[in-house]
Amino acid sequence: MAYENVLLEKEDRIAILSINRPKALNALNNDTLVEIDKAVDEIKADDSIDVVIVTGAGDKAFVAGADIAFMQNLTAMEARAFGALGQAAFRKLEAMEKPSIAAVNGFALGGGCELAMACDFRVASTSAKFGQPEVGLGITPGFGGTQRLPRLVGPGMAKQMLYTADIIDANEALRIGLVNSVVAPEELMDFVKKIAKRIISKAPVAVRLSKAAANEGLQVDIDRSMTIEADAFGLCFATTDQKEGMGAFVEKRKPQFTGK
Ligand code: DAK
Repeated sequence: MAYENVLLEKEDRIAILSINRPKALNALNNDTLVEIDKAVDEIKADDSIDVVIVTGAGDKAFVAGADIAFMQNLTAMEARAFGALGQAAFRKLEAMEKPSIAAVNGFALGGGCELAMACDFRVASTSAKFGQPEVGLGITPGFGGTQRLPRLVGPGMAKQMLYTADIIDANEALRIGLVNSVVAPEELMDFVKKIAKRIISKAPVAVRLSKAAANEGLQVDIDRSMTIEADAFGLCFATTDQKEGMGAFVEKRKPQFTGK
């Protein structure tokens, strides 16, 4: 489908979803959230895609937040609907079977930090900045920030960021575990594509079951989570790729995975 506020490119089994409103630093208005939701549906349904990279168009911002001009005069019910729209789109991205990587190329504030956190992991350029500035605008985060940030960086650091609205740089984000790596801006996309290609070279069903087990396991107690893991492990033995992966190891050759 045609998009106006996002770009969806596909190459070598990788989808690159770029939020594309550079004049507003890729701020998220209603239409942009609807398009993110639709793009995730498209990626989910496309058998030619194994991994999605989420980034921001232009060289200044990943996403500078929810669109403040759009939100300014919302009624309480409109704001609630706007929050629910963003939550649903980000949850769809987080819960889909295919892995997602945020390539954070600049400001990732408010809804932008929340979008990055809905991805499986984050790589930042040295120019990236992270924060949840909402309390400085008289609101709380509304697209999952109060929930995903504590899970990612621990409650103490998350609460400091949520209460102060401080903006942190890429190295601090690395230190607290919000991002996995920091690279030069001109190297960011190649670096992230190389990670995506390493994921794609592995058995797709096993990768997807690993994601599902990690995600679901984080929501339940340790005993239930071990059952989830055991089920995923067992299911792999119904795949051709398990036979290929183990056969290739024993025969000392490279495996040829088919995703079956
Ligand atoms: N919304 C709308 N426009 C934005 C924007 C944003 N978040 N961020 C930047 N822009 C626009 C600016 O207005 C400016 O537009 P023009 O004036 O050129 O028309 C253009 O992008 C360039 O921005 P600046 O001129 O300000 O650029 P600077 O380099 O000077 O500053 C900045 C960059 C990122 C530090 C600054 O733009 C800034 O502070 N932006 C706002 C960052 C922010 O506060 N983000 C968090 C937004 S709040 C909820 C649902 C959702 C949310 C919460 C609740 N519920 C329904 C419960 C989410 C909330 C948020 O994300």
